[in-house]
Amino acid sequence: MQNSHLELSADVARALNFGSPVVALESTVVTHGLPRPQNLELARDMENQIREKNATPATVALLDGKIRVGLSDAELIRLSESDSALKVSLRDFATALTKKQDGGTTVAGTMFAAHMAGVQVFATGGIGGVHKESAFDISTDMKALAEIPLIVVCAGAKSILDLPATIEYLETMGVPLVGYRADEFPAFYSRESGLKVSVRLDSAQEIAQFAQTHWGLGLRSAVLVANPIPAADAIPAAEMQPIIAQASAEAQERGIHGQAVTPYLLGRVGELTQNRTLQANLALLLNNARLAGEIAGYMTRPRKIRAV
Ligand code: PSU
Ligand code: MN
Repeated sequence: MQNSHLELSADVARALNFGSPVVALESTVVTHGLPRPQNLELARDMENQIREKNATPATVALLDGKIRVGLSDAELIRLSESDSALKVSLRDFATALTKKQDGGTTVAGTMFAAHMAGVQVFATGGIGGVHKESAFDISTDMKALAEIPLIVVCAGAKSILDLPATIEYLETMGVPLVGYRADEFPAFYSRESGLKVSVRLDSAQEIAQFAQTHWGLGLRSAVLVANPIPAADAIPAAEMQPIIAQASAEAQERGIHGQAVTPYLLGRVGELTQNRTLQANLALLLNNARLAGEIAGYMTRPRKIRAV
């Protein structure tokens, strides 16, 4: 799809033209999700994990009034150091474009841009969902997962969210929940949540075929792949639960709401665990990049014939 606001890097355009594997990456994790300097290191490391799987990384962001798919290292640096980048979800694209403000794209924002560019696979850390603090704080990620046909590899939704409500919502919207070598939907820092996925699949190839079957039927939702955090980096749910309860209570007391809730909770949970959650977050992000790279290798893509 062509759009005057969209700009693909030469690498990404070439890979898409040849039908080679491409994996989209979000950038809210760089601008709002992780502290410096880990945010830049992580962005580079995720790209490298994808290259090691012989796929092309396509980090999505807003820069200089364009929706960019595929960034240079200098652009990753710029994004990671920005103090003014917007958090760009679906409602914020026109704002960033109109005001020429730089922005990190959320899961929803990244899905939108990646799909527009023709990318089919996307790796992130955790999806947004239904918040505990307010019944009406439902992430736009839910809407995007319902409407945009992409494979989204995540480590579940963070237990800062209302997980049962998040899963119900995805079921209502017809989004398949694939557990990669897992029967339970993982809870980001933890491998367990007590909640079931809708289907378990044990290989990247099966996941690629599953998505093609889903879309081949004419269904248009995302396929959400839940890839549990590696056991060595996991923090048991029972340990996380009181910490999350405390951070949530503080967010409410301080009147934090809207887009600021997720970054606040992430930061506070990190402080309360002496950054053990940060280590876990980095490990699961890299793990997801690897799986997404493998899945992308099994997607059959029509070769486009257009000038790069
Ligand atoms: N989960 C994380 N780190 C993050 C986010 C989620 O572990 O940085 C970001 C993602 O970009 C996700 C967004 O799409 O938060 C959800 O924000 P909100 O709830 O405001 O939609
Ligand atoms: Mn929200």
